[in-house]
Amino acid sequence: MAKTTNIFMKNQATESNSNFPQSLDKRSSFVWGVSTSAFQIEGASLEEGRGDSIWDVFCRQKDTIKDHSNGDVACDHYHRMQEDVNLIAALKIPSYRFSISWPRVQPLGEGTWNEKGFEFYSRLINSLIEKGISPHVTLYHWDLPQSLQDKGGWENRETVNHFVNYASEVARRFSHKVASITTHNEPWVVAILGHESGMFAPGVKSTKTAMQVAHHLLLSHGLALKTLRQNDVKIPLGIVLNQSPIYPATDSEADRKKTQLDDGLLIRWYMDPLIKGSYPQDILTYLGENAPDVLPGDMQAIQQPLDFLGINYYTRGIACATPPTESANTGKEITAMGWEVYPQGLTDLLVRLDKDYQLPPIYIMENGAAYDDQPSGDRIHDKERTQYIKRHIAAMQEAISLGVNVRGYFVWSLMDNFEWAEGYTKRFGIIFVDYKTQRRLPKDSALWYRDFITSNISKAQFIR
Ligand code: GCO
Repeated sequence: MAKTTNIFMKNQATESNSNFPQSLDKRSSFVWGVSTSAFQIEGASLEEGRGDSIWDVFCRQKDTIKDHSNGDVACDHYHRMQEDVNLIAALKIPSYRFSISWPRVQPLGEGTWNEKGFEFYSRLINSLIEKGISPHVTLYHWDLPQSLQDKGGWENRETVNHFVNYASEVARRFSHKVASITTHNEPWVVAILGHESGMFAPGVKSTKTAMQVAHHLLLSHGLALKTLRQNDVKIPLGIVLNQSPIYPATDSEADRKKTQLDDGLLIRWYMDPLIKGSYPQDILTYLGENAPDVLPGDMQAIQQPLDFLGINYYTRGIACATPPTESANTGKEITAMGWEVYPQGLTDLLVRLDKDYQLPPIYIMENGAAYDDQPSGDRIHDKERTQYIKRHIAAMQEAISLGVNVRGYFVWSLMDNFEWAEGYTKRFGIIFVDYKTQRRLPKDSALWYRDFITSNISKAQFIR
């Protein structure tokens, strides 16, 4: 920590961001933040009563994680929470989005609550507030209690009720203190990568299961919002979707059809029920027998008013009816994930969503990039990440100037962490983590973000 103090003093101020507050609704200012999730940073997987999550179990299976790692220690955030909050404060980042580990606060996903687990989040929230940082809570960032998976997981409709119960308990304890609650982070990932491709926990490979899971995730979101509001929860409630605009590889009819299909499976399958109360007909037809079982009342339950919609944006999608012979990324600017850097996609996505849907206020809840960072003395010159963030903020600004109601932006991620199936091989942080010593070192991108945030916005606050 002592070593990092100096670099916080250096002024790297760059361009001004004064266009943001003025272009937004007068009742609120623009939110600048940074994101993490529980499993990716906390560690302490066996401590103080935490139960196993599906990710703990998935990591123990053979060849699921590139570097054969797991979340047992991760960034040791559970023990270094105060240091991490101090870093957010030193970087002058006004909002912090984190997730609660369900199995830490309810080890079996039903029944007994784990007070020790709640105490940790209570300390975190209090520390953030003490430093003037707004806490934004996500309830589900992929770490289902394994005990619920043993009973069928998200494919089992009972899990919906357990989630609503968990959501109510978290809200009962924390909603008077936190700035917002998100039900789910990226239901597409949970459904498809977790249950169709099997690349993510719980490693199931079935389209039918995946689509049922997607439906239950959406249903649990809607029922949770309804219940929280009945319980008089007053803070903004919403959901976070991963979205990429899809472009056809060529102008051929086959590629254009594939674009429509990919768009339907990634974007409309989630946006339509949330905003319009129905699934897209072309996708239902495409799925046929793999379409989910939907009970009467489900669609109305899903279509709850959203106080905000979170969007996670990293890259665009290219739809190609026949797989290309050479790598689709040839000649493109890519990150260490192999994802194309395409800021224009963020503008296009936001403008399109605004055109097709009656949108609530939008928050970019994740945007960032992995690069192979190398410390050079006490600095990490991650120029490419800084450029990535700058260019995407500019792309978001363009969408705002075109009339889209975007009210916040969060960088993924506060610090390097467990990147799911990639283990610790990919670094997304604006703070470098030396996993051997757990020393944190803000990268140049963190310093740039600090200077950008402080250059013109005095009090960035959430919409309440
Ligand atoms: C995501 C996840 C993050 C990832 C990030 C980079 O929402 O996809 O929230 O957990 O680490 O997106 O892949």
